Amino acid sequence: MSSDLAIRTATVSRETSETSIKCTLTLDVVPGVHKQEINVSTGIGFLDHMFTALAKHGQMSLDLQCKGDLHIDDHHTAEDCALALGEAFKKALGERRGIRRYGSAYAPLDEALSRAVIDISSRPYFVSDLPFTREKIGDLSTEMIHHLLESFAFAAGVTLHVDSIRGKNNHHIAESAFKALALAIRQAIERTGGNDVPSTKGVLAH
Ligand SMILES: [Mn+2]
Repeated sequence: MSSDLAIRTATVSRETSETSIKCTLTLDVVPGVHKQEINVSTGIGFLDHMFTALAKHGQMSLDLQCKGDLHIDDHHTAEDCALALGEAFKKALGERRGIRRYGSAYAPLDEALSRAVIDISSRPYFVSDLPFTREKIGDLSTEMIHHLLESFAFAAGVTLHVDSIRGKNNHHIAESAFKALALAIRQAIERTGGNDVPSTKGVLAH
């Protein structure tokens, strides 16, 4: 990417009776123009770890701060952070001009291998096959991993498939899934150098 292109960035604030969130996402890390910075604090350690991995390997900057109702459980915090991240992603992409649109990637982590396929389509859809065998990883319920990825996909307006190809350790399965997603996103949002909307419909931002 040439450095004369505008850095794609967006900030989203999200306030409900359940969570209070501020999320700034920057899609482009450009040497000498925008240095990668990641600061994630959701109150759920493993969720911080996953969002940090997503930003790191997606070559994005992310500042995500959440104060949620963790005295109830992890549900609202995990879901709403993913919604805020998805909204910021959508806002930062804008009209979706001049991007590759499709991205697919595999990422291993020791014995675990995951695949993510994304279409920045404005057709929100989410499918996953992540066969966790534990109830929780740290303080994050494993059922929330499907739910939060789905929330991200719908808020971002993307079609997303995230599947575990194999894996035994639940931490490894989750982390390889987020890393695969990061790599797929990086590919899909890459600028082509053109200015066209990559759709036969001529429009992608709905
Ligand atoms: Mn929910």
